Amino acid sequence: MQAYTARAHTNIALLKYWGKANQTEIIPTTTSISLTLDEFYTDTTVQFDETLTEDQVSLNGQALTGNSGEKITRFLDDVRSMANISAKASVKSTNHVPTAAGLASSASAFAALAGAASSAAGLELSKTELSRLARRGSGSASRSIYGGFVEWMRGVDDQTSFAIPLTEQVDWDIQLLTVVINDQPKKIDSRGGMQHTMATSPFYQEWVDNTNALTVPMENAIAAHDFTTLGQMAEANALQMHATNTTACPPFNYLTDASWDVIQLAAQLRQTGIEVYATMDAGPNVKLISKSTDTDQIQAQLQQLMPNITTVVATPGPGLKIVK
Ligand code: 2P0
Repeated sequence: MQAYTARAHTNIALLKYWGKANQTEIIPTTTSISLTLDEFYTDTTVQFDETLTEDQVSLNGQALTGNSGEKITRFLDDVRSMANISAKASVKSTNHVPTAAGLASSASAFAALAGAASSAAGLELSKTELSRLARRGSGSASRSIYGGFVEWMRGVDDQTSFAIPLTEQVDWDIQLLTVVINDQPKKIDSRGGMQHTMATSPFYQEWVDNTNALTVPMENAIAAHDFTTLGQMAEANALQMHATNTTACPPFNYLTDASWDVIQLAAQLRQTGIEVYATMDAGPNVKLISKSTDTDQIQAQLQQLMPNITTVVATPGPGLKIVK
């Protein structure tokens, strides 16, 4: 059978996904909205091969075993059953993420795998079907099927939970400037973190209701190119998501003192007329939603606060492509 290669870019949520209404099918509690990024992507090649006795998976040239390997085999089982084939597969994946950016993401990984594996299995899936398939690998991957601004409609089951494009070609000035914070706290993976928070934070349902109430306002802000409203809503939504973690029992926190220094710097910059808003995911790095025209000033202020800090600027990027 023929080998296929797919490229998918990672995405950062402006309205977050943080919890599952259904763990097995990965149906989220919130509708989330994201921006796909140009600079970070995964290339994945898949070939089904009757002579293999088990799936062979490598990431950046290293064999992938244990939990991550099993997740991919389960995903390939899903593809095999859809295509009605039994052959094992060779999967070779390369992450293109600037060293130390700390943005390696299951979103680009499972979106690229959905594209390459379904093509290699002879399936011709629509983008909606690809989004549903990618979702079953990792929730945020459902959004990386599309470029630009994307909405993952939470739905109620496998058929109804998938992403749609809002604006695939982003023709206005918006970027994410990632501030790489190295003092990593104890790692808690997002799957376990969101489950624990959902089960134990008394504020969890409040966060869900608030997030879902922001879907239409966020769609409107994107359609109107309203940077200020978009930034304000995204920052509040991220901070409220992190507040559910610090109010879980026992509590946990992805943010460090350095993360908070950057969040405060964003507030100070806004007071001087530079529009910057912060968003954070399952780690200490802060992504500054900003305009390219302000990059130099933001970098200068950051360097004053944290000499030698690493930053990576990412602009809106494209959706999933089969490259071979
Ligand atoms: C998001 N995150 O919306 C949120 C915000 C992290 C914080 O999606 O369990 O790796 O594989 O569905 O997609 C990270 O969670 O979790 C994530 P699973 P996933 O981007």
